[in-house]
Amino acid sequence: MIKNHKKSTSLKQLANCIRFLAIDAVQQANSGHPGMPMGMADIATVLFKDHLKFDPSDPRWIDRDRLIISNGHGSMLLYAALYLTGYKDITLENLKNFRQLGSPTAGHPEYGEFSGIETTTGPLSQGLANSVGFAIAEQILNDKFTINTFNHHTYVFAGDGCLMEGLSHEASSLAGHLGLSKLIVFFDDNSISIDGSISLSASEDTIKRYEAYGWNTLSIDGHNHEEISKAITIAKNNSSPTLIACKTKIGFGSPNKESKSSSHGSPLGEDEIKLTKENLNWPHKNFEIPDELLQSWRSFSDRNNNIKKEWTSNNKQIINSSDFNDYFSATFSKELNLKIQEFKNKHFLDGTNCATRKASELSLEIFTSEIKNLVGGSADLTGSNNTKTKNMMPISKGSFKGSYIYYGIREHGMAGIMNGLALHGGIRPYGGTFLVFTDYCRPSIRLAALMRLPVIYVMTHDSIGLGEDGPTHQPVEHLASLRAIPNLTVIRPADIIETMEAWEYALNSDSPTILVLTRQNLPMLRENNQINIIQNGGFPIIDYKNYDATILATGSEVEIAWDASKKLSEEKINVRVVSLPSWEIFDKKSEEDKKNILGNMPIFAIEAGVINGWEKYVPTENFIGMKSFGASGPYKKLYEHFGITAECLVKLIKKKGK
Ligand SMILES: Cc1ncc(C[n+]2csc(CCOP(=O)(O)OP(=O)(O)O)c2C)c(N)n1
Ligand SMILES: [Mg+2]
Repeated sequence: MIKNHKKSTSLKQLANCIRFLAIDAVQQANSGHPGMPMGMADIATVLFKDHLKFDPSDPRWIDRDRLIISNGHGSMLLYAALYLTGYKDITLENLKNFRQLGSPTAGHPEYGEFSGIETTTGPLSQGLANSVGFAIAEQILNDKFTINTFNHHTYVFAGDGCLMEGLSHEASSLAGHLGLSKLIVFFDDNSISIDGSISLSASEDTIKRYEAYGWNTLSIDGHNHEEISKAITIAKNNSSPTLIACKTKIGFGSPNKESKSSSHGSPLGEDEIKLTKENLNWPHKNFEIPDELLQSWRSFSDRNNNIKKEWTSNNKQIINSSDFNDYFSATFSKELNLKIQEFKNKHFLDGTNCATRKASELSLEIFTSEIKNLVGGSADLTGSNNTKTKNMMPISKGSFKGSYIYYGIREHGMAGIMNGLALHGGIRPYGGTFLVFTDYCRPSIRLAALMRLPVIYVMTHDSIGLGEDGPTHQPVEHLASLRAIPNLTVIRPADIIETMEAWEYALNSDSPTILVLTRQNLPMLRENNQINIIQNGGFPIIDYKNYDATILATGSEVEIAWDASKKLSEEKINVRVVSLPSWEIFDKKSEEDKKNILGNMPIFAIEAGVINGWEKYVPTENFIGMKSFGASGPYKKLYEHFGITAECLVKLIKKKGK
């Protein structure tokens, strides 16, 4: 039985503004998800009206509360609320163009389209993981700058889908462990997803689950404004993160589609819209918001005027301080650049022979002591990824003065949380695991790339070179699959200097970078220290005026290419060796620069990975790499077994190159 909602209070009508903007936009686009906005409209209305700290005239105010719509299919709820509350960069016209090509009102919220969109969501649960990063960032900055500067909440809308995804476990478990008390999740407990009732596929007790994580939990009627407001007040005053399970009806108010999965992802249809309008006492035209209701929505943020004023006057000095600048807009200092140069000189002269994961740690020793906002971490492989430097202290529950996060064995969680840390501002995150487990991080890496977040991934044990752990741990297709992600820079350095350069590049980049690092030692092969190979993407480390062929190699295989070239030189065959640590950087160079480096003689390539992608530089038969999964054994034996050796390269070049 559908209840008659006609006895609407004005709060109900304020919520109906969201409902009907969503209904109309989805109907007009003939595509989209009306169910969630209709179901969560009451929660959004109470949150914006009485609780959310926000200022539409200054949407990026650093101490604003963050609102994250993890169930991003309900994007129209966010667009409607931003429009209604008066964010300047969103118009009614935008809502009318929902889901149209070129319109910022994309199917799912896209970071950067509107100033009020905190993160890109759509892949369920990513927003929830981001929110844990937001909440950690707030705590770290709060500890550094005092509560007067950073004191905001992170609110999340999450559906059944978000909480079913495995990622929600990883992120929520860590949030509970760290006691992120300013994290408040509204669980849209409507028991419906696309296939129908949640009972088709789940029967756990979500409240008990979150209690077990150490969260504060509340259960409310998600359509009862008083209960919603009370729950938020309780949540704000709790010392743990809070899950508010809000019993809602998907498609609320639609006589034939309420509480049914049919309202999830299709337009209601003209007839049903008519009935819904009658049912919710909404006599207005499509996209029409009565003045009185719009003015009411527009006044919601007035509540924050004094808070904002006070904050601004209290923080004038801080915001202009060099300390603050170090967190929010730091560039490399002269001293840092000097230290980097000294580092390169020293290791060049010493001829340092070390694993690039170790080289990364040695580089980080400098960066973590000079760059204040670096927050590192690892998914339980700190000692293997070499991500924690001597001066780094871990953060823990109640103590966020440190700069290192023990993420636990939660790779996906780590990657999603790092996105949140980066999105919050004031924090520069990096985190590590084995390269093979980028598969476990991939959905969040992809979103970092889509949003162009400057997250740095420290991915070690980058090939069969890791040896005895065997094929489960040996990446083979990973370089190719990561290089396939747009906006992501993959760097596989060949020595300690390239590793330092890779860090320099990553820390100066405004998009994500993956550092692909070895477990095994690599020698110093370069003959000079003048060229920044990473900045060039690739550069010859052996060259001849007249040469017979070029070998391209990355990371650990540069040594093999070098060996092959030396062997061939004994037979008077001159082979240029190009270290090509980053395709993405190299490919951005001018055609002429690229030609100069690749040369005009036959080109060969060697990499302990699959061929995919190398075809753009070399004919397929000129590539030496992996054609299968790896194997367990000492790494030198594996290189021989898979034919990734100087001898094989020499043979190939002699056969094909001359
Ligand atoms: C990772 C991921 N898997 C699948 C989807 C496709 N999808 C979008 S919404 C949805 C159902 C979500 O159910 P729920 O969170 O309960 O949303 P509601 O229907 O209640 O709005 C699915 C499977 C997705 N967006 N992300
Ligand atoms: Mg649901």
